[in-house]
Amino acid sequence: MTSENLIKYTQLFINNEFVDSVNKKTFPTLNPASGQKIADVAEAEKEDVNKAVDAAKAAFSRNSEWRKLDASARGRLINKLADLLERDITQLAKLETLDNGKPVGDSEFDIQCSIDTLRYYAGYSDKIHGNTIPADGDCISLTRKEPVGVVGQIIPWNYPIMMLAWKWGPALAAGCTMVLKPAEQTPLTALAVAALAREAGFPKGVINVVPGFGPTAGVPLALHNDVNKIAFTGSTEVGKQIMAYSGQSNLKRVSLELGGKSPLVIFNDANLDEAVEIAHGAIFNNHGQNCCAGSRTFVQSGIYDAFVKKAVEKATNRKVGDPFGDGVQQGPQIDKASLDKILRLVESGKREGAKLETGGAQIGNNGYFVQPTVFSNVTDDMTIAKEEIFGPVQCILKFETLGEVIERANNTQYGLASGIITKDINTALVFAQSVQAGSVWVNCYDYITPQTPFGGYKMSGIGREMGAESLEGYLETKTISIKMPGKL
Ligand code: TXE
Repeated sequence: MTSENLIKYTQLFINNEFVDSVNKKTFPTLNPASGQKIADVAEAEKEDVNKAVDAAKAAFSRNSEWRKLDASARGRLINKLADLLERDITQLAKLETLDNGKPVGDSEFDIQCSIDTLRYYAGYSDKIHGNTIPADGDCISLTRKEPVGVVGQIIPWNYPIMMLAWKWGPALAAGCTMVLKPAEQTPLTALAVAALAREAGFPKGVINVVPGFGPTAGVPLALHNDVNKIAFTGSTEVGKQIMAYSGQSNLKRVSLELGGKSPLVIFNDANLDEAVEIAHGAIFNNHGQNCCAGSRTFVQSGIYDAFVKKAVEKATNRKVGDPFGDGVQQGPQIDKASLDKILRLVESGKREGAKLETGGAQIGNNGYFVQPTVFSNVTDDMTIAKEEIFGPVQCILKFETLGEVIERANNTQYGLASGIITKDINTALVFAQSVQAGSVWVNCYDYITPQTPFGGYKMSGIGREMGAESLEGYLETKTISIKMPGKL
């Protein structure tokens, strides 16, 4: 399969048409497995973003085709898009792997999760409704749940199709229209899915996709006065700016899903092999490029040495290589900047006194591959225990008591996820109630489903995605009070 056959769309998607950018600019998207260019993609800047927002605004206007559509018909369109993703899953997975570098089986898994997410929200479309309220006085009051309007969506490169589905599912079910800016590293699958949305029959302007860079495409979208909400997933640093852009423009609603430094806590009574397996997946899945990665592995002192030994064995056996290769578990990191950041943080770990058990270096110099890396003897004050590495680097810390580990787990600016492995229900429940994190996984990790809300405490974000809670972020509540002749 050559990349020419996989890549059909490289232009901006505005008003159900693929178009060049206004000033004909393009940017290269690279294959992270080789560092070579895959394709040149149209680059959106302010004027293009304005065109896309105008299209989304027109699609949302009163009496538009989209606004007049029955809610159940919206649900059928979303389901149709899910059907088309299912039809094309093999090709889409290859395209995702080409642009992102994750193993092709992982890409298929992500797309299946995206299909499930779209179907979950499709079912919600005609079940979004308000209340009648026994208000004081001579009025009958009722509430209507209305779509917030034009939504700007800015997503990262680590789960390109999945992040798109997390944003599109609830926004479409709520009846919003949208402009999506995919990450500059991975623009290709968003354009392919946009073509499927057109094929599904979404009216023009409901869905628009504008590949481009943060400062030149993301900023004008986040500052736009006709955008009613921004849904952002990315770094905490940019998340803070998104809040500021809202304040500097029209106070658009903001939901943020940001970074993390999530603790996974393993007690002496855990089944050692199971614990090693869960902890390995928690950090190494998706090459560590996961906002909720279990990036601080706390292990109780009684099993610490045995755990480290087995964790090192597992990491050493991890199969790294061509993401299209058989049985490959880990492909390249996303780009040179990410590779450099990981290697810099590994150096800081060594310098600050952590014990490098295995890995720690780039593999070859073709593409951005990193050895699966394990550090033991990590302490809370080290940079690798505080900063998001976003790479395949397991940091193993030692603890003695439940009270101590709760305090240490919470001693971070982040609060996205957490995990605990123990056979003691009391220990699990005390931890689950005390940890400051949006998700707590007991005897498992990364258990994320369309039905369950996901999001962060503290500087890991604002709002929740997935589940019914995500919908709230795409809705306004309108109260209508109607004067009645008298009370019945
Ligand atoms: O993120 P950015 P980057 C973390 C992770 C990673 C680090 C940097 O630690 O190493 O962030 O990654 C757009 N206004 N996460 O640089 O810059 C950008 O074009 C508007 C965690 O990739 O936040 C892209 O579409 N938009 C995370 C998106 O924001 C802007 C996933 C994310 O890019 C912008 C990714 C601006 N000023 C990284 N600047 C997670 N939560 O999963 C950039 N963008």
